[in-house]
Amino acid sequence: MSKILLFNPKSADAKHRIPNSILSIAASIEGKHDWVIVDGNCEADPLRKIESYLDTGNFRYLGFTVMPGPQLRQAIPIAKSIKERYPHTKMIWGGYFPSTQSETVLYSHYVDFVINGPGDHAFPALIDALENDKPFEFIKNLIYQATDGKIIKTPKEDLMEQDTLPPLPYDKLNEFYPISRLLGKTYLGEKTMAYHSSIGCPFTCSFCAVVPIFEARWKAKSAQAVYNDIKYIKDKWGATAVEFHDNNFFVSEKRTVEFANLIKPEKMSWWGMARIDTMDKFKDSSLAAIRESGCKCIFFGAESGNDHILEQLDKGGTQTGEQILTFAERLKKFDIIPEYSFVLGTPAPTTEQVQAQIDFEIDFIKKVKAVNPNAEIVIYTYSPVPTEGSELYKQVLASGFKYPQVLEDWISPAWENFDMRKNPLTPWLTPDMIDKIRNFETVLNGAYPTVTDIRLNSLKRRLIKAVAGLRYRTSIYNYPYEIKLLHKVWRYRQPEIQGF
Ligand code: B12
Ligand code: SF4
Repeated sequence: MSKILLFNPKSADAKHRIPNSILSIAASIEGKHDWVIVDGNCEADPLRKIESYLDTGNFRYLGFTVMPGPQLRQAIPIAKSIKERYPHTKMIWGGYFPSTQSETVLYSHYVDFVINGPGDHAFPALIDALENDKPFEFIKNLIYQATDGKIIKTPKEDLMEQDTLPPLPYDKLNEFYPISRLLGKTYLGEKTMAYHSSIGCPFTCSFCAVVPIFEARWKAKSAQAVYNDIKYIKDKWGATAVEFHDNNFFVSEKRTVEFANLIKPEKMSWWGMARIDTMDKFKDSSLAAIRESGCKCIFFGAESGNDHILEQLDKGGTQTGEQILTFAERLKKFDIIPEYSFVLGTPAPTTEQVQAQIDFEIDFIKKVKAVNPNAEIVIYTYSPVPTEGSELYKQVLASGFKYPQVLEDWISPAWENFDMRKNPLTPWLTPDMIDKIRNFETVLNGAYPTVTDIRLNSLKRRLIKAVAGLRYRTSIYNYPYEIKLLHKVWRYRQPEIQGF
């Protein structure tokens, strides 16, 4: 029986995490196939490491997990080089990037299969079919190129009941990479673990990559199952805090409160991502229970203070600019820091309107800071994702925007910036507009440095606040070189890029 190599390309320079995406694929084959894991975050030369396994002649299957951005920097050249040197291997990619850019990935000819969305069933089924020379065409969540060159997408599978999934093989991961080294120091705690407790999201925001993959579906592990896993890592490797990586952890008030009650005695801090309109419906007693259980800060996709844009973004119909402000104020009472992310630079019929929208958002962000100065602000520049059927995506295509058609182009500097949602190459944004967004962000990060940068001591905070404060108050954002210099010297970390 051939062995399987699972690869997690490097995603961040520091603070390496438990690689949940590739680990869940390992779980799907645990006990059925021999597997090894290579984590690009923990290897100085991952290609050599992979080759050392392949040179044994025992490996035929390679599974790569790939999200847009820096992971592509290792995934693309390594996949290409392996396929040239070991042409008999089968290369299978999964994760958000290949699921949304499957044609470009498969046309590279060094990736054989893409798993479209969850791989918990599809991956073992594909290995079984390939290993036993059986047809794979009936496996759900699969994308491949047929012999006539056509790209075939098989139907999507219903989401699995998450409590029925096999347990993550933490002990085996620990043999490859000590788990204690994957529990990083963050502002939440000395040893922060990453955990993923639910998949998908019930909403259909038109800018979000979760939508084309999960199509408004969401399934979660029970509070008890989540607690059991966390308790295991805490007892065995000393985790003190949890970062929930779910797209939308707080969908169910009942599950959230159950989890809060279970985790409270463990005295761990925790963090997760939520929607404002969902959580604004939570009872006061629930918000209090969440905070008392150790949740200090929650990330919310606020997106925009402009109700018209919220509609364009299909934010679900119930979130308004007014609610964003009142909710920021409400959370103050519970001592929960709202971490609001905004998406600036959405399309509009004229250049003046695009500019006016950006100016409106900048003023709105300042209003949020005025009602709750502790609110953390994250600014993204709108980068289109192919959400077929959404009005916003139709508008994007009509503007002439196109993704790279050749896989290697994704690692050109311009497209890397696109991935990081910093400079999106969209035709309706002028360089001046992008400068304005970035300069405002620099001034804002100077006037209100993020609490997540634990290296920034109080002296540095006071200094940068004094330097940036005047610009912030007078709305003069141009050429903020003095703040940029301090950010550079102190290596200010942006949570949206390096993790929260
Ligand atoms: C953790 C995380 C990170 C970490 C690093 C992750 C790591 N691997 O070490 C950090 C913080 C560094 C990060 C950064 C970024 N991220 Co990120 N990240 C996530 C997050 C929150 C969790 C990923 C995870 O562990 N999921 C848990 C597993 C179980 O789920 P999964 O990955 O979907 O895996 C399933 C399937 O996809 C599939 N699958 C996945 N891999 C594989 C591999 C094989 C072989 C197979 C068969 C199947 C398969 O099967 C799995 C089980 O069913 C996701 C959102 C999310 N909830 O998934 C965003 C997400 C993937 N990130 C995203 C983005 C855009 C980024 C950035 C590029 C940009 C940004 N500014 O946010 C940055 C920079 C990237 C970088 N530095 O590499 C987007 C991708 C959107 C898109 N357009 O495609 C997501 C979806 C967030 C979002 N909702 O926008 N990220
Ligand atoms: S609520 Fe968040 S995760 Fe869900 S579709 Fe909207 S942006 Fe995506």
